[in-house]
Amino acid sequence: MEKLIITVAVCGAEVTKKENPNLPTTPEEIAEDVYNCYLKGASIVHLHARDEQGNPTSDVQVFRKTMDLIKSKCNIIIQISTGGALGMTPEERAAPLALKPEMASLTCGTVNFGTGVFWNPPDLIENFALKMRELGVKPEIEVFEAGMINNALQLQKKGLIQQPIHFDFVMGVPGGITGNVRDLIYLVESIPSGSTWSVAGIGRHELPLGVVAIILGGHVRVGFEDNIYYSKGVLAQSNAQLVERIVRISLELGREVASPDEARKILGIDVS
Ligand code: KMH
Ligand code: ZN
Repeated sequence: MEKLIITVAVCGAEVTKKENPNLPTTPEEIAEDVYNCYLKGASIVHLHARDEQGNPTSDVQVFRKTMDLIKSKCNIIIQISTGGALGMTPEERAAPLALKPEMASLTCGTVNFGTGVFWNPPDLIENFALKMRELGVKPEIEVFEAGMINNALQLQKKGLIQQPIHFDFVMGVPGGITGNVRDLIYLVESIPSGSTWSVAGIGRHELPLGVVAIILGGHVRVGFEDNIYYSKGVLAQSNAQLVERIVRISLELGREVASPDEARKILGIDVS
């Protein structure tokens, strides 16, 4: 089996320090946190940014500062979010692509998201994919609902994305697909061969779906964006603690963990 790629989603856009005081929000806190996750075995960081008040921002300068700080510490793959936060304009969400990160998230459809709507109509998806293609950014296809796989395959038909396509199944968002193993199997069986995939289980789904992904040959995303708990009612002390646990389980199951360069190879990221 391929080595396991662990993505850490360190802060997202919705979680607050009130909910977990260990949430990193400043560029310095985020970079330090990412470095600790890298030391434990994470090879990709899924990156959002926050302003000085801790609110989500798409400010390119904040992303630039955070990315520079991360790059000064380690060679983890930086995947910026183009999902941003509910209410951001498409222009705001796409702005950090100008920094040419190695990867960026690309959600392939609109979905209810808690009490709101995560808005991704066809023209937005195509524009984002086109920008990524022009800038040489590898998209990670975020799948909140099964139909989003088909939308991604339409992009492939139009030449906007190419194999190997990397899918991330975001499972258990209120409004999206469930966090059941049955649904994970369905998603895995619905993507073309030659693709790679990871799973981001939300809340209590993070750990069981991660373990199933390790066994099935997929990859795993953990982190405070998706889950702030270590176990029921017990807050995680850090993102690194969540990474460390997945590494431990993977090694116990006989699956080695990929370094960032090994992850680049698996994902077909051009390093030339
Ligand atoms: N914050 C969510 C509305 C992504 O990063 O691409 C969307 C999100 C997905 O986090
Ligand atoms: Zn995100």
